Amino acid sequence: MMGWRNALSRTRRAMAEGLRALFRAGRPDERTMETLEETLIRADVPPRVASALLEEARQVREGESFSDRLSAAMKRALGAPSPDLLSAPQGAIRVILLAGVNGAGKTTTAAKLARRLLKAGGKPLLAAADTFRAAGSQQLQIWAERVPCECVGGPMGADPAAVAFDAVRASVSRGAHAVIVDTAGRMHTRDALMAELQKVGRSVGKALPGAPHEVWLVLDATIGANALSQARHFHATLPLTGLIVAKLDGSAKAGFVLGIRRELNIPVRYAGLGEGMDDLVPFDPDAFVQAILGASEGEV
Ligand SMILES: Nc1nc2c(ncn2[C@@H]2O[C@H](COP(=O)(O)OP(=O)(O)OP(=O)(O)O)[C@@H](O)[C@H]2O)c(=O)[nH]1
Ligand SMILES: [Mg+2]
Repeated sequence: MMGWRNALSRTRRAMAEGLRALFRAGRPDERTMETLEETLIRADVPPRVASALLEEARQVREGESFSDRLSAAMKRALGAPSPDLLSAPQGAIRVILLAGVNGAGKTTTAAKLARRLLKAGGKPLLAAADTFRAAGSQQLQIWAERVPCECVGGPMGADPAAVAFDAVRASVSRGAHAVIVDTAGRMHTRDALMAELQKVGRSVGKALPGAPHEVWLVLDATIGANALSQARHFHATLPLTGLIVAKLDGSAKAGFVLGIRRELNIPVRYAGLGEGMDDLVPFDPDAFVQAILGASEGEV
């Protein structure tokens, strides 16, 4: 599996100019600071967050380097890592709803989450509530065979809320530990589609009181800062309990992740570092910052 360092090589390269200046300067002058700020913004760190990070890093104490301060400020901005809810089967069934725009990585992520729980000794069940396209459900079914785990779906055009309801009921009778509900891609600006997502949320709550226990938004890391505005819309529709940053491996704009906590205060739970079933890891702020800043001489 790809590690953090490889996954973030494109973002690190996008920051190369500013980092080179940073590593040259012991205590950066105004010009270096400007280069750095531009560099962070180019990697899609939101401008407000970029200047706050640099401001924090400016408070260098005796014996500390500027780059150490910057890396500490970045780690603080990302917050504490959130617990990996799939690292062991829990006592009660967890219903996890995945949402996101078209092509974000929801279906792949659903399979990856099921795989994590299976490997931890749990019994996952996949719910194919993307009934919008025939392929939507088939794709998840194929993943389910590979995980392997059960998959409950419905015919194309079926009510996704009804499919999700059936899947949650099935998970109770079959003794699953978690149901991961894959939903159709939807534009965050389309009210009817967002209302449909709310209905899926209500429906799983009827099938099992307290559900959904988690609502995770899957974000495509390659789109950078636009992901934050998507997240705001989805959060207003159905309160999110976490974010999953998919395709971190292909992104040169992973800097937006540094703005998530300050702008939205929603934890990043997992990161997708590749297309394979095992390419999903709990989000690790230390590894993330290290992979971006920890440039070796030749590479930068
Ligand atoms: N490199 C890389 N590719 C990924 C990752 N996650 C998903 N993909 C790819 O992104 C593409 C879209 O993934 P899907 O899982 O089908 O996305 P989706 O959100 O379900 O798409 P719709 O159902 O059409 O809205 C596929 O080609 C995946 O292989 C990742 O972490 N890294
Ligand atoms: Mg899909």
